[in-house]
Amino acid sequence: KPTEPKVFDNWWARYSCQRASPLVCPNQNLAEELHILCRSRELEGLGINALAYERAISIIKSYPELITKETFSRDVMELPGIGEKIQSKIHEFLKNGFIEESRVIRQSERYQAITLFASIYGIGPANARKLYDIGLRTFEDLERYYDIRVGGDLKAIEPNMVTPNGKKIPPSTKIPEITVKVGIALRNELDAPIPREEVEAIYCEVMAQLNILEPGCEATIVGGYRRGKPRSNDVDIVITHPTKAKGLCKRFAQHLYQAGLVTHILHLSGFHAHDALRTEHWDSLEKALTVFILPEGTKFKRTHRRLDLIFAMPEAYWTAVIGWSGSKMFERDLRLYAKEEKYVDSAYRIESLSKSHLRRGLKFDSSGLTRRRDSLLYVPRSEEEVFQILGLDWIDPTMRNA
Ligand code: TTP
Ligand code: MN
Ligand code: MN
Ligand code: MN
Repeated sequence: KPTEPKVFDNWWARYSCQRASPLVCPNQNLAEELHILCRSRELEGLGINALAYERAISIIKSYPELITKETFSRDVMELPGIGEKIQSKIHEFLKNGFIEESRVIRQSERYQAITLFASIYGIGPANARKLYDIGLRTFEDLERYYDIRVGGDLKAIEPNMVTPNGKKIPPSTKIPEITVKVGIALRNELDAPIPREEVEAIYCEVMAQLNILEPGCEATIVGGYRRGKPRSNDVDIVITHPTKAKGLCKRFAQHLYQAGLVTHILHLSGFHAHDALRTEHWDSLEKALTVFILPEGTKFKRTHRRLDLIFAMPEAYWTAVIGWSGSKMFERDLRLYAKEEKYVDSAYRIESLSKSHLRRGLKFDSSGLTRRRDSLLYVPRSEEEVFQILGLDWIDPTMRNA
């Protein structure tokens, strides 16, 4: 059993996977104010800019005490990742208790509408902007646009191709229509956060069904639940089986669908399906992104919930568990950290440097940990072992909220 890390150990380290990041930090208000700036950049398609804010926020989330003018210029300002632009925003917050630009953004019609559209499952920032640019503003606009009523036959309805201001939808706007329609139709249910107790009830039901189809599976609830969030937006479960893991994803998704527990399969991918589309958040694991509803007779109100099932071969189980526990920033830095061959930065403290720089040249993703120079595949037998191979101190899942 790994030793509990000191909560705020290593707060100055470069990568968020080297730092403890609690769910709620001493500088939560500042983090949330900066998050508006981050989110607005993300929604506007300014990825690099958004990432700079996200990094700064993750550094602030690891800082052990309330940031004041003194601690700011003593500690925080010096850290890699807090550039001049962000420094001035933090100064503004320390002076006034808020950031003017965040206020303006929060109140802007564009930010509100695009946030609303992007909150629908299946609509990303780029499509949210397109919908705004063709004149949509409210949820009703969106509903009308997709010509859908709650409870309507989702598959029978063709999308309405004419926008409120009479323009035709541009042919380049390739929204996966059915998915968006499911997202719109079930919006109120899918929007409602899932308490931990219900996450556990869903897990139990899933495991009972899995045990009918293929006894002997091992599984972990991952995602925000594992990081200690009191309420989650969906349920994420990583599953493996000693011999029958391959192909199990599709079989199990169909099993749950036939049992009436999965009402929609939004995405189903096999081991090779996403090779061409691999971005930093896509791995080569089998996964089913679904909509789930608990059977009758539980203590919970029957509500459609997003359920992600991820299947890993036994040798990839622990990297899958880590890769799907998040946060997204933690995952991103794990990849970067694993890759870095050596590290040179004057702001970086020597004790962390000497510990980690020898071990790198690795490639981490949810589907495995390999050595880059000869593609040697590690087969870690526990989550702790993954950290050991990477040369990282253990960070508890509840401290991975970077
Ligand atoms: P999410 O379920 O999107 O987010 P979350 O569980 O951290 O928070 P919540 O659901 O409450 O909003 O993603 C869970 C983890 O899975 C996240 O750490 C990143 C990883 N992930 C992938 O690796 N690939 C993917 O395609 C997605 C969507 C997530
Ligand atoms: Mn989740
Ligand atoms: Mn989410
Ligand atoms: Mn998920």
